[in-house]
Amino acid sequence: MELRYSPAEIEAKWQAYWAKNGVDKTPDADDGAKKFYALSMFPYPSGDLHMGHVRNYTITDVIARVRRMQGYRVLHPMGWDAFGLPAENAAIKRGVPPAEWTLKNIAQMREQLKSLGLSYDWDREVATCLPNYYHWTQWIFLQFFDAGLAYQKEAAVNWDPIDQTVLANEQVDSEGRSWRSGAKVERKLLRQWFFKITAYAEQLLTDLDKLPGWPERVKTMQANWIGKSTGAQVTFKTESDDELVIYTTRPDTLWGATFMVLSPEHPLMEKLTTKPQSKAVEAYQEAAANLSTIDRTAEGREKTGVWTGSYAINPVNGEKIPIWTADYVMMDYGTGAIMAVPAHDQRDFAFARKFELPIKAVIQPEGESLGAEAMDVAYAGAGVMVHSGPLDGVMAGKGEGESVEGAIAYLEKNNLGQGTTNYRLRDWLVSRQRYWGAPIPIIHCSHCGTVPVPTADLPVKLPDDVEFTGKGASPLSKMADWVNVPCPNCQADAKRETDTMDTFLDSSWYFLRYADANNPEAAFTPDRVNDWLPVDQYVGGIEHAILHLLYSRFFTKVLRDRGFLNFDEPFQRLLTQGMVQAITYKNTEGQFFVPADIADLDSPTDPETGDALQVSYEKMSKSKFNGVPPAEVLAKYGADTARMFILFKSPPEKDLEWDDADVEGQYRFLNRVWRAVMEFAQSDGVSALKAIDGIQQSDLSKADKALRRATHTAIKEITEDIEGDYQFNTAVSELMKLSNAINEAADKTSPAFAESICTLVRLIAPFAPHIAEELWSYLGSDPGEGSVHQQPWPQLDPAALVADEITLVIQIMGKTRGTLQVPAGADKAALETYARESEIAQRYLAGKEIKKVIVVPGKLVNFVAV
Ligand code: ANZ
Ligand code: ZN
Repeated sequence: MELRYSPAEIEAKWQAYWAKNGVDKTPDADDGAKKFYALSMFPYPSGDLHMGHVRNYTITDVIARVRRMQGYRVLHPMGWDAFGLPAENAAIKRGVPPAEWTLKNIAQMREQLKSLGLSYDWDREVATCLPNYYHWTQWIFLQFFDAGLAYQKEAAVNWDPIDQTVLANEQVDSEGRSWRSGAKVERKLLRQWFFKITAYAEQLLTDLDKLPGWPERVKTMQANWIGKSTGAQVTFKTESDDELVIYTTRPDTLWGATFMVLSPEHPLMEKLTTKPQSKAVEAYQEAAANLSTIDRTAEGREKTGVWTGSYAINPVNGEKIPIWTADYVMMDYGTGAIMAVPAHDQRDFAFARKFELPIKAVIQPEGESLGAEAMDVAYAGAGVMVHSGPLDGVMAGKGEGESVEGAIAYLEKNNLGQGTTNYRLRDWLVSRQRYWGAPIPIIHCSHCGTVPVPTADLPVKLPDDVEFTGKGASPLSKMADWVNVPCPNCQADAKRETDTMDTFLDSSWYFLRYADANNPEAAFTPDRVNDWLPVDQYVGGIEHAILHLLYSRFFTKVLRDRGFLNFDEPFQRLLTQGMVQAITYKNTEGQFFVPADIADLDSPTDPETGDALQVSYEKMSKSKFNGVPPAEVLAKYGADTARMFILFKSPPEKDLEWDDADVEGQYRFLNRVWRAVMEFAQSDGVSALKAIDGIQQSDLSKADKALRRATHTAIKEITEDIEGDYQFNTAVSELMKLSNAINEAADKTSPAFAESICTLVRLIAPFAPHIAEELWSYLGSDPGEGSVHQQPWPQLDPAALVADEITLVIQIMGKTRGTLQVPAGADKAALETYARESEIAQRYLAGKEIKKVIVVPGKLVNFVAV
């Protein structure tokens, strides 16, 4: 037997053993056991695992392992979000085909994952770029098409002039630059495919209430993204007798509208623009077309706009007010037209001041009188309605309540408008002019229009003999052989859709595929999916709090409505793990320095200028020179230490600061566990393993009782830490406490000692799976039989927790004077007797008369005496 802990040897050995013996296989369904689906967000196969991945997957792995030991049948899969731009960029730069580049990265990362001892069922691995997966992504696209939820429309898109591609709004940074190329994004009109997610806006919002296991923060982000707003649509008549419908959340301020603003793209613009104004208006429209939404709606931006030359009539008071156009009004929200109430809306206020338009207050704050001339900001607070006809004297809040309800009732009664709801959520632009994505399974026929590819002809495979120049339109559109096909409907010459799908589609259903990963006939069978889903625990980064989760929820609801699923929400519980941070060194300009270049890390200075450097913890990243490559840590300490450190250092949802000393500390801890178990395994104490089941609490020595209490306290605390909020950090502390109790035990041959050793090895198994497996194999033929990971989770014996003695506090007049060891079972009367007879009481109560005795069982006795 080897007394030295050598992670390199045992880790590779057990990984091979687990793979060979199918220890991590998903059990067959319907064996009666409860199911548990533990899922990590699958990675993009960049080629290298980083510490953020390691943290994410370790957290999920512990959860999966504990559930298995608790007797659940566990699904714990892994796969690859494998389509996307980087593969294409690599093809352009280095001439490697995207498929080859991607598959090589996958192979590399799969090995890295395996070296971490993660208990995945690799038989269920999926890669979204393979035809056996995207076949079904295409099938799902056709489901959406069939349901009327996939449609095409011309849309102004964000155009990246460098990557020559369309970007989603969230791929454009706050300065209007592409998140990848950094190019200034332009606007361009293209015919695009959309998914009608807006049809599910209300459900996506209200069903957030069905997710008590999600962080509040994530639910708030989703709710804000959906952006429900309630208000009214009001119809204004123009002088030309056209109807101009506006959306407002403040119909109660209608009497304060002093002008109207149309989005430059509004369909009535042409009609309402008068001859003298047409040049200015057209120039303005052109300029607006080149600005992104982000530019147009940026807070505090200098307002621009042009008068159309026309007027509208305010329907509630007959006032004639001018119609303007301005780019701060967006065509794709509400009705694309607003009534401007400068006294009470800040954007309108800024606009009115700039163009010298009238301002009319209709809400007076209590005890004040707003004068238009004196105002320097809009008043958005509460007050009393004035100059507002039927609403005069009504209290106005900040946008809800009596005044708003009164205004809507008035509008509806007089046929001037009605209450409505609006969502900020927009339909999802799903098409990309790129090669490395799932082809959209549509054929365009000049006779039949858009024709879905028959499902029997799926998958529409990506051709692999593609040339990448990095210039011009999508490579697919240049492949004549691929593009030109007969129409499935009329056989006439037709053309394939050359756009591919947004990769967010691939990741919106992968969690369903895992339930039936190798099904060649269907995306999944409903039985399997309904058995395994919803996911019991989803773990991933907060950066996916909005889009990925929203799209996955949307897919789930659509597939449910198509009859394929019987649940409403895909992810029952969600854990967003914190970032992995490490120390950085930077100068005042924000330039980062390589630690190896710094002479003295305790007082770091710029090696060239000698100026002192700032030290801070920041997210690990190559550009900050603070990344710690997982492979380095594994080579030095092994996977078990890396896992223990990550779990111990911070609670999973909090940021984690990398610290070499703490890594070292966990390594030493594992060494202590190793030694304790090995010494035991080589001692006579081993024979006591067989006597664990026969332990009688009442027969134990005082020392054995104490050790047993430590053992079962560890079981209780660790189980609670894991079943509650996944407080792995305190669970590891409990493991350390138990290990200390073991090291301090005087009698290392008793059954209670054997029990503590067996328990420690099983409790540590989910955290440090390799060392636990190795140690388990030395624990004799009976308890050490089979894999430790297939053992039952240690059972709590509540009797073992009961203490023999407690510490009783003695107080005189509420003041603590000392403590006393007394039997734990003592009742109130007995406690009082112990206290009275104690030396402390004798001393402090000498010569006094006891008026009252207060006994708090299990805690204290207080004497009131004078
Ligand atoms: C008059 C008014 C008075 C408004 C007031 C606000 C305060 P949310 O809450 O986000 O739904 N609005 C309506 N459509 C718009 C569009 N297409 N582009 C830009 N702004 C638009 O915001 C709704 C409010 O934003 C609406 O209510 C409208 O201004 C403006 F004291 O109408 B309000
Ligand atoms: Zn046709």
